Order: sequence, then C-alpha cells, then structure tokens
Amino acid sequence: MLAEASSGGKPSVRTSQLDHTWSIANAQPGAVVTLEVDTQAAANSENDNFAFTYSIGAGPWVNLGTLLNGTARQTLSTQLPSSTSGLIQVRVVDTDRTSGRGGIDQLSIYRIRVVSAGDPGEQAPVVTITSPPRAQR
Ligand SMILES: [Ca+2]
Repeated sequence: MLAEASSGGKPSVRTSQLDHTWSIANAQPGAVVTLEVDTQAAANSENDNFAFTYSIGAGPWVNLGTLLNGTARQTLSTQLPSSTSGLIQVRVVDTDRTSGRGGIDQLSIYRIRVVSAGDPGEQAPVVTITSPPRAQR
C-alpha cells in the first residue's frame, strides 16, 4: 500500500502528492519481454489518479498507463524490447496536486515483474488464421 504525503499547512493550500520509484535489477533478454504492474487504487473523493512510467537502463521515462481511482484491480503491462537487460525502473506519480486537495489518496501494488520468455534470437509465436476467411469473422 502506498499513500500520498501531505504538504502540511493550512487546509486551503494543502496539497497531497505521491512519487515512488521501484528498481528491478538484472532483467533478462528474451524473445518476448513483458513488464507487468498488478495494482488497484481505491476510489477517492478528489478524483486523483496515478500515472505509471518506466525506464530501461536509466533511459528516458516512457508512459505505461494511468491507474484510475475506484476501478478494479488490473495489470498495466507493456512489451519491452527483446534485448532488454539490466536495470528497469517503474515510477508512479499522482496526477492531482491542486491546492486545497489535501486528502491522502492511496493505491495498492500487488506485484511488479518483468517476464522474459524464450531466447532473444527466437521468433515469437505468430498465429495466422486462414479459416474462416476474414470477411466471415
Ligand atoms: Ca494528490
């Protein structure tokens, strides 16, 4: 469970914020490399949401997705380059820092993982559907 931190001060100017980064060391290359974040945010009255980004090898932050408050537990995922290796960082930041919205909003992180399947040089499975013809599907 992660909770926002309050800026303190008068309620009218108080803000709440959250900024947390996880580091995953030793990611392995694979034919298919997938980053998965299993998470949920309880509904909050300020309608504050949580934006996830990731970085490979201390490179630029890339959008992973936004977790909306009050929605079901879900897995945000993306496919990473098959050559991915070493350090992967995942960051979550709240999306609302309006003055006066000092509520301490929370989210749950159940699991963050990088799944590497197959060897890097391998062809990922490809499924081609030939029957019925496209027009009939
Ligand atoms: Ca906030």
